[in-house]
Amino acid sequence: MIEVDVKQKVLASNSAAAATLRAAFEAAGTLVVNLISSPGSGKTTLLERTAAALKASLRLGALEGDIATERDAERLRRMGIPARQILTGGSCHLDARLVDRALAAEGRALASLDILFIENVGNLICPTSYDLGEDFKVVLLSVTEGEDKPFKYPAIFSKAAVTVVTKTDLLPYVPFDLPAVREQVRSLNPAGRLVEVSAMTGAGMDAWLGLLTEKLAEKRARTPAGVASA
Ligand SMILES: Nc1nc2c(ncn2[C@@H]2O[C@H](COP(=O)(O)OP(=O)(O)O)[C@@H](O)[C@H]2O)c(=O)[nH]1
Ligand SMILES: [Mg+2]
Repeated sequence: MIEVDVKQKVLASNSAAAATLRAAFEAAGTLVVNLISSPGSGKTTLLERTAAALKASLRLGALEGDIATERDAERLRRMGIPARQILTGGSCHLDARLVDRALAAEGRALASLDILFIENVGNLICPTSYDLGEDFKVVLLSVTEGEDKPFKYPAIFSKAAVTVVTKTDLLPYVPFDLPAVREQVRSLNPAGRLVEVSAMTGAGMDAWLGLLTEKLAEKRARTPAGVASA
C-alpha cells in the first residue's frame, strides 16, 4: 500500500513537471517525439537516417537517455544535429525533471527547434509511465524481437501513437509474422499509426518522414508559435 502511494506521488510530480515542459514546447512550436524500444531495436539508427534526410530543411535536435556512455549523442552529433546525452544514474527511464535539466544545461537551445527527438532508455516497460511533455510516443519493434511482443507489453503499444517495425530488410532471414503484429497493434491501439522501415535499405523511410512532417504541420496549425509564424 505504501509502495503504491509512493509510486503515485512520483508519477503525479512527474506529470506536473511534464506539463511545464509541454507548455514551453507549445510556446516554441517544437514537436517533441519520445522514442521507446528494447535496446538494439534501431532507435539511434532511425534518428541518424532521419537527421540525414531532414536536417537541411528542419531544425532538429536530440536528447539521448542511457545508463552509461555518450555514444548515442556522439552518433547524432556526427550526423550534424545537436544532441545531448542524459545519463540516468541507473534508472530504467527518463523523467520530466531529467529532460528539463538537460534542456537548461544547453541554454534551452534544444527546446526551440522544429523537432526534438527524445530517445528513452532501452526497454519496453518503465519509460511507458513517464510523460516527458512530448507530443507523442513512438514504440519501435525490430523483426528480430519476435511477433509476440505487442501483446506481451500491451501498455506501451496501446499508448504510443506510432509503432515502427524496424529492420524489415531482415524479414527473409527470421521468422516474424508481420500480419500478426499489424493485427495486435490494431487491436491494442485502433487509432495508432504503424510504419515499417529498414534504416539500412531506406525502405519505408518516406512513410516515417512523411508522418513526422505531417505531425509538425498539425502542431504548427494549432500552437501560438505556429499561428504567429504563419
Ligand atoms: N539489418 C539492420 N540492422 C539495423 C537496422 N537498424 C539498426 N540496425 C542495427 O541494429 C543495431 C542496434 O541499432 P541502434 O540504432 O544502436 O539501436 P538502439 O539501441 O535502439 O538505439 C546496430 O548494429 C544497427 O546497425 C536496420 O534497418 N537493418
Ligand atoms: Mg540508441
